[in-house]
Amino acid sequence: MNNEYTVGQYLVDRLYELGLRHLFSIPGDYTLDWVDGYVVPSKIEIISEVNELNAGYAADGYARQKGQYGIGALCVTYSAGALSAANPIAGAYVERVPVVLINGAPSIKRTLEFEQTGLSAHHFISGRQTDLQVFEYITAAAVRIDSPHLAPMLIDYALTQCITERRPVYIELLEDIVDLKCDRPKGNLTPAKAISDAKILEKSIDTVKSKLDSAKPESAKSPLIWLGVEVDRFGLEKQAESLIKELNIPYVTQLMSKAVLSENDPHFMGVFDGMASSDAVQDLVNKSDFILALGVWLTDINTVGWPPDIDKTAFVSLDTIKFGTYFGAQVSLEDFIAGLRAAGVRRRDQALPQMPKGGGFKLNLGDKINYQGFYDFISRYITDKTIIGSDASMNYFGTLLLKVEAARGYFAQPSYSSIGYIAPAATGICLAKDADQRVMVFTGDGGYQMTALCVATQTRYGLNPIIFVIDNGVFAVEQWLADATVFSNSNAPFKEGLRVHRCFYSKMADVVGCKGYRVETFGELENAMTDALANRSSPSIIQVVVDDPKSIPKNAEWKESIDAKLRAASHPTKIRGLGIPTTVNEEAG
Ligand SMILES: Cc1ncc(C[n+]2csc(CCOP(=O)(O)OP(=O)(O)O)c2C)c(N)n1
Ligand SMILES: [Mg+2]
Repeated sequence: MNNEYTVGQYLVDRLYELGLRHLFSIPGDYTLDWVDGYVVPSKIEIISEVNELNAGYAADGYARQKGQYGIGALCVTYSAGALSAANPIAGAYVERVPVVLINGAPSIKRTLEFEQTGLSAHHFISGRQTDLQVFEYITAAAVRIDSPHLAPMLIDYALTQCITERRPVYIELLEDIVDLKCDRPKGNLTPAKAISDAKILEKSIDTVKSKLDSAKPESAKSPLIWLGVEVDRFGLEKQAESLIKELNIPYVTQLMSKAVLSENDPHFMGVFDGMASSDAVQDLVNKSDFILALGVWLTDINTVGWPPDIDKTAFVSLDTIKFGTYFGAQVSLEDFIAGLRAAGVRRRDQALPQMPKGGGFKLNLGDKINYQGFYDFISRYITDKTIIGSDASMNYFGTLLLKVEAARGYFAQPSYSSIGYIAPAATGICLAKDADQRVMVFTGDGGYQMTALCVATQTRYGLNPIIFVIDNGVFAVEQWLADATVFSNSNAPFKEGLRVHRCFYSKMADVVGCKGYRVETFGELENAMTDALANRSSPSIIQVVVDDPKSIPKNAEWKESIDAKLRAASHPTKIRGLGIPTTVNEEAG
């Protein structure tokens, strides 16, 4: 053992090695020795957060923006702090985001005292297992560092799991362990690769090749590639882009993988998200006779109202392929893409489908803002340097159709969908982005109320996201899910409990010292945008008053007629969720 080196230093050096340059932190006496003694003197900057929920979302946004092999991290105190971070860690687990949660824990002495004499130390719930057991369920590795001898092995194991699984990990660091001596790091940490079975890989490639190669009789006439979220999470964007270009096949993305490549690409047809997609994209998916889905996740919010057609779709994900009745195990997505590129598939000599261009709408600057008009208007401010983010709200629909030219330029949490995510995630995105990029995030008023003080952190560190709070005074999506007919009937009341207290969100600027604007008309929005874009030194909150709470984005209106049918068929209890048309037709007769 080398006597010059400590556990605290070991953890800092490994985090730095994995690209961490900012650590989101809420102080606590159990973490102070590590933060003060090791993080402060290091090249990792501490970003003091307002609460653990925001810290978790900021670390998530940071890790997403860093991309391949990048990580995010937060440091909190035992139970009282850590349990507040359970929600963002669960979100990172579901959405495969590599976040390291460092939890400062009471010393061995305090632990034994509590367990064996009953003398409790602050934050203890029921002894050494509580936090560890909670996080075991929602992390790819959960370790408790209570021995300097085991520390290097446990830290390396947890961090390797983090970059391999692209999922959060939990490191519980006892306060009295950080200064104890341990070995120095050996070598660099690298992610473990998914292993392919050579024979099954070859058979899987042949199966898909026969559908794509125009020389083969069974080949598809109108194939389509569906680029999914794993292409982003496992850093396969460049390989996927080359495959698309080499084969000359059009592609769509998911909401989860929106803008994984620049949406300026001629092969890009749009985001496919079931009934929320544009008519042209739905038509294209319908007419296509073979879909190669690369790393696609099937979730209700990412396939709204559409049962996937498994007969014509080959799903290649992480380490398996499923196509009709064919199942191939141990086929890594990376090896599959590489293998297909090398398989000599004949390039398609075909004109790419021409999709209708957006625009053509007319807005008067004096008009009051509605949900759709807002998105039509805001599209003109998005450049190839703009990063877009959406919270779980009607903004999913609005942002889905915005053209995002920056590759990896769209952020949302549309599988886990915890409201209040995007505004604090913007803190992390801003810290990790390129200097010439600008972050614009869109949240509902209900979501913003959950994590509103993120602007304090952003102001403190001179970050300049533009945060649009769509102030419609209602948890609109919840009403939309429960019964969307209410939106087209001006007399129908919202369900009990769905009204959001109307706040003066723009005045948050006075509270924390940033910029704030309250806009009701397109003209006011235009002025606010000019000012906010010029403000480079602090966040800008733009409170967008949508006076009519019944106003929703156009691509969400389809559900009204489905729910109306269900109503007519007197199935009121079924008016819930993301209605699947075939079921609805059967049920509604
Ligand atoms: C943490 C959390 N609590 C509750 C929900 C349930 N939920 C989903 S969408 C939504 C309403 C969002 O309302 P708002 O932010 O005002 O956006 P709008 O739908 O009005 O555009 C709620 C409460 C959730 N997804 N996450
Ligand atoms: Mg709302």
